[in-house]
Amino acid sequence: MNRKVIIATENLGKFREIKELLLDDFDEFYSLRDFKERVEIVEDSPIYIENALKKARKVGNRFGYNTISDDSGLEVDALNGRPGILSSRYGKNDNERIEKLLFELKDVPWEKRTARFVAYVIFYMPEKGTFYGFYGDLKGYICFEKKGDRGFGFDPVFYLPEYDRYLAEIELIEKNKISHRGKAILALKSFLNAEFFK
Ligand code: ITT
Repeated sequence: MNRKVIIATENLGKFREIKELLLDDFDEFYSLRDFKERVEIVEDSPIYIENALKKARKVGNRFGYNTISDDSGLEVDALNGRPGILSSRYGKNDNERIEKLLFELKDVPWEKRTARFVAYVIFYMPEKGTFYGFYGDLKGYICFEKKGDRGFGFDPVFYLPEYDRYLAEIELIEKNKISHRGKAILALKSFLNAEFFK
């Protein structure tokens, strides 16, 4: 099997996390930032896995390598699941998205600040035209203020009660053991080792 893989993302936080989990499984990793040619992907489905499949198919077919994609989001109970699938479009950058979230939740008490990250991952093999899907989630609370400087996105306001830590206080390797993305990619890793890398 070709041991090159594209991680079909512009998001370097995602790229680092996925690559770290699959270091033993692939020899070369590319993100969309490694290609001069831009691939236009319109994430217009209200269904995460459909967007993930769209990203993986488009990129895999264009460049010809096996491709992994991730469509993920933060679902906040007090906001009826928002920002959810629209998480990356909730603001212009991580800071703006966090400030907007804290503002929307300013009157919500601690016990009602429950939330979950979800990740839907696709592994697409352009030579065969086949694809496989994986899922992971992570439950926690949205805090009242930011803490920590690791990770990306909403990590500085996401609190994990079992660890008494904010996600942005945890090292990448530790985050990968418990996170939504980590769970989905570990399921992909087991699948690859059982089916292809025997
Ligand atoms: P690509 O589509 O290029 O992969 P993106 O950031 O636009 O990058 P998504 O459409 O899947 O990706 O949006 C996911 C958003 O959800 C992301 O931008 C963060 O705001 C948030 N998010 C997902 N996983 C996260 C994590 O592990 N930590 C913090 N925020 C996360």
